[in-house]
Amino acid sequence: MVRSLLTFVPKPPLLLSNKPILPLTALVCRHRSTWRCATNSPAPGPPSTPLASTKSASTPSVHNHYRPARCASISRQTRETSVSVTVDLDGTGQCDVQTGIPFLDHMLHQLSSHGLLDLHIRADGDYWIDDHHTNEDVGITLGMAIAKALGDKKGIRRFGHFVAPLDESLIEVVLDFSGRPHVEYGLQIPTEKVGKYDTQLVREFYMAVAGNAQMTLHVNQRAGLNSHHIIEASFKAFARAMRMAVELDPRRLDSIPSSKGALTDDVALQN
Ligand SMILES: [Mn+2]
Repeated sequence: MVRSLLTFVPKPPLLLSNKPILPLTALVCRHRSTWRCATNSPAPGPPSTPLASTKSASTPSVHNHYRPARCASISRQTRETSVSVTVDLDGTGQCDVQTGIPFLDHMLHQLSSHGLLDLHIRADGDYWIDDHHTNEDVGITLGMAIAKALGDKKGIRRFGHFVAPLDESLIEVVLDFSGRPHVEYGLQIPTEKVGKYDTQLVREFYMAVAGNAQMTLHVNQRAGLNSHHIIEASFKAFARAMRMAVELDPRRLDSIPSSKGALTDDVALQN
């Protein structure tokens, strides 16, 4: 079911409200001084100073190894929503998100802060129905941006896991940028709503991100009583697990971490 997300065909945009939807270029320009994505500038190459030349070529490091910035921007419009996402996987936790869903914004701040992802998100949607479409489409677009920023996934650690507490809640997240979208969702949230947020939308969000980032994702609840705590702990664990998985492994900077040599959809899904 998740894989069907990958066959999404964009529909023509519909004017959702009187609020103008700024093109993404306009949005990121406001952050030109701090957002590496906005300038499309590659990460600096290895320094040519004598200090660098004294380092043995047999000891690669993520610091002296040239690679382009791992940033991506995606804009996605349908008849239901309009979403723009810019993500920098090597960020510092800068977060500027306005989805129109306050609780989702709160969770995206957890993802950015604890995952050290820089996130810029703007969304508008058919909130007069409910938050379902916008919540899901933010997840879809974020997943697409993560996949684009990862590229062929060369050099990443690929797997990530974390167990995050929040008071009585204890949530485990294990993930793999396998190229094979799959979600096992084990949260048991005791209330239908947290504030105005429908707690069924948590699963929808994780399904959307994992499906489009081509990620295997397990979210397990070891303990928890309070709905807000359970959800927030899951996002903190998701953030730290993602940070672990996308970080570069200095022992294999030049190889794709797969015995079959590929972690993108075309090849990975065949096996
Ligand atoms: Mn909170």
